[in-house]
Amino acid sequence: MDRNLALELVRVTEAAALACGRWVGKGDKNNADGAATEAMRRTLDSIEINGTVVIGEGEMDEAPMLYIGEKVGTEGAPEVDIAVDPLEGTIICAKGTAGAITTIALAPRGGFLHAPDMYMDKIAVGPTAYGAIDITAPPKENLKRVAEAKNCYIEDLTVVILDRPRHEKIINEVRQAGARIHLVSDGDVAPAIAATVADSGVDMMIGIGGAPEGVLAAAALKCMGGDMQGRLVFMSDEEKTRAKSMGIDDFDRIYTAEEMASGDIFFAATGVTNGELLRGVRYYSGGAETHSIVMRSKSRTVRFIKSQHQFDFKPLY
Ligand code: VTB
Ligand code: MG
Ligand code: MG
Repeated sequence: MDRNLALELVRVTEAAALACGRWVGKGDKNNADGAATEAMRRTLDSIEINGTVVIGEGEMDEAPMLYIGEKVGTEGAPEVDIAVDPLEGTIICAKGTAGAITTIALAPRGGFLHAPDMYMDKIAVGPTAYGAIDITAPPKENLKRVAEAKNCYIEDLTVVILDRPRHEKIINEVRQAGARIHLVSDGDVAPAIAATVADSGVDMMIGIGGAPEGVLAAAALKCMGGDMQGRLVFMSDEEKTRAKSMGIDDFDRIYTAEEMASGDIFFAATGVTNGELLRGVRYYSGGAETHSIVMRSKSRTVRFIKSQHQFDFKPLY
């Protein structure tokens, strides 16, 4: 793969954002998700890849589009695996609050961890704190090491955590250690990426969120030289059986970003609502503006792309 496919992938996340952007604040997360998924599915077929969805919207019997195992793109093109979350933060979009994105990542065949739809414990930081994190250590220890690596005080660090009862203990520990916290109602992919962006105001993302979202964040962090660890959290024996069927034998394994997304990775995300990482879709007379991040691990090039879309020339929107 010699071309930077990420530059084509961004058309896919832009189309998804323009589609679900119409559903912002409408209180209808399913239609918002459906609009993003349909737009992503449609535009994927215009890309010169022979893709298989490995992280998607669910199994074939439960997801009409972008289900796990679905083939997308064009036959005869380079074979790749695809991870998608067409609308990461469906409730955020439905409410019009901060941080919804559309996102896709691409790896050479076999490059992504086939993470089942279950929970994953995660910790993510940017390149300046690479090597400083240990998911088995308490938050305080991680904060101490990250502050050392960043040559600042723990008090200077901002940690993003999903606002959930399950995080009560780590929230208390982070508070006691002295760091600032940004609790978010949903969406842990964008904050993990934001932790790798120097001026985002986010230094770390910790806590338990979705495993598929963990793989997408890992793909992005790999492109940016960030550091991440993830460990699957099993809530039932059924989840263990399902993980086994997807090739996961070691239930306690700690995965690095590299182990969740290996090889030459391409990643793209577009903002749906405003967030720390990306601006949301803005509509104006005759068109709309989107804000995206596009990257590739091989070259480590990170591009922020602002695009103006003129609807008279793009009749689908
Ligand atoms: C997680 C998180 C996502 O949904 O999957 C969460 O990774 C669902 O967790 O970013 P809960 O069961 O606690 O609601 C998101 O926040 C949005 O997709
Ligand atoms: Mg989704
Ligand atoms: Mg999601």
